[in-house]
This record gives sequence, structure tokens and C-alpha cells, in this order.
Amino acid sequence: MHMRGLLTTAVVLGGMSAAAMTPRAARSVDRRQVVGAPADTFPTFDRVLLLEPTSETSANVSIGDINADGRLDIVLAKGRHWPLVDRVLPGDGAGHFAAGYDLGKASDRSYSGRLVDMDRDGDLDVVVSNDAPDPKLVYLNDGKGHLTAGFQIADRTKVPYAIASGDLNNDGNPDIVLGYTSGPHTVFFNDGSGRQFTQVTFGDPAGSAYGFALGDINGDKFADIALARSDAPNVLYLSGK
Ligand SMILES: [Ca+2]
Ligand SMILES: [Ca+2]
Ligand SMILES: [Ca+2]
Ligand SMILES: [Ca+2]
Repeated sequence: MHMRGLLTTAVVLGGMSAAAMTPRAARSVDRRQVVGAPADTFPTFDRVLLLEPTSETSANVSIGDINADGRLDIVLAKGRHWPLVDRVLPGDGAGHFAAGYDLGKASDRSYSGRLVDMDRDGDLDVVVSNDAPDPKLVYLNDGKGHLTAGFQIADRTKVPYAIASGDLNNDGNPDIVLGYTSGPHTVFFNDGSGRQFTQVTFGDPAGSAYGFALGDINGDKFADIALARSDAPNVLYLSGK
């Protein structure tokens, strides 16, 4: 019912010329009117909760239950090109967050903190990708949200804007894919410990990798790797042996 309203209205708006779409008309079309639904059908996002008192060069945010208390927490990956310490903000399950604590000791240039149970012990670990010259690290969780830097993935000179996680060899262990500002890129096959990885490179130096998607496109039961990149055509790397 909602979808029907959405489609109908979209056609009307799509057929409206720019001249007909006066500023007054544009202002009068809020999202709830566009979908043709009662005003209280959809949530709004007007309430704001500041996660920190200051503005810093943050790059990525992730949500997961880091301390395994059944309540969602927030992990802030911070730095980008300037060193900062990543942060964990424990949630109380009711929309409030403690001041938090440092994810690790390193002040580094983080792009992302990906939450994956790398050692398969039931708690979320964090894969932190950093700008050069910082190491890219797997932080293992003690089950209570305390994270310890372990295996270093990729060498320090790499700049991995793109990261993905998934089981690429179907052994049940989550693997990591890193894409760099210049290829070849790397799959890190995890032995299930989160401490030992076998590296397999793929791709060419063209362009800069910015985003991955994983999925079995060609039906051979193994995930393929789609890569969005700048300054070179986007590509799909098909699994094979
Ligand atoms: Ca939690
Ligand atoms: Ca774990
Ligand atoms: Ca695997
Ligand atoms: Ca495939």
C-alpha cells in the first residue's frame, strides 16, 4: 500500500517541470506527504545525541555489541590522515552511551573499524584499516570489550580505503579484503584464529579502490569481488581455482 503511494507520487513529481516546482511547492512536499501515508507512519530522526564533545577527523562508525552485554555499542574509527585514538562507546540499551574508552593504545590514521568475529569465539573483534605509515591491525576481543592488537594485515605503506569481510573460501572463517589506492589488492584468508592469515593478491595497479561488495555472481558457490574504484573502470573479480 505504501509502495503504491510512493510510486504514484514519484511519477507525478517526475513529470513536474523545474519551473512548475516553485520554491513554495518544494517546501510543502515533505517526505511523509510524498509517500502518501499518515503522518505518524514513518519514524523521524530529529532527536540528536552528541557522541563526543569535540569535533575530530573521524572516518567511520560501526554498531555492534562489543562488550557482549546484549546491548549495542558504537565503535568510532578516527584519524584518516591525522593520528587519533579509536574509541568504543558502550551503550546502555536505551539510547545512552558511556563516555567510552580507547579501542587500543595506538594513535593512528584510521579509515575504518570493521566488527567481525575473527577468532570465532563468539565476540566481535575489530579490524582497523589505517592510512600509511600505520599498521592495519586485527584487534581481538576478550569477551568483555577489551581489545588487544594482534595480527598486522598488509604492510604499513598501503593505503586501504576499501575493506570488506566475508568467507571467501567457504571454510566458515571470516576473511578480509583490502583494496588500496594502487593495486594489486589483497584477500587475507583467516585460519579461524584471527592470528594467522594466508594472503592472496588480485587486481591490477589501475585506479584507486574505494568500495567492495562480495557475492557469488557466477554461481560457483564462492564469493566474487566487485570493486568500485576511481580513475579506472569498475570491475568484478570472479572466483576461480
Ligand atoms: Ca554492549
Ligand atoms: Ca572474537
Ligand atoms: Ca574463510
Ligand atoms: Ca563466484
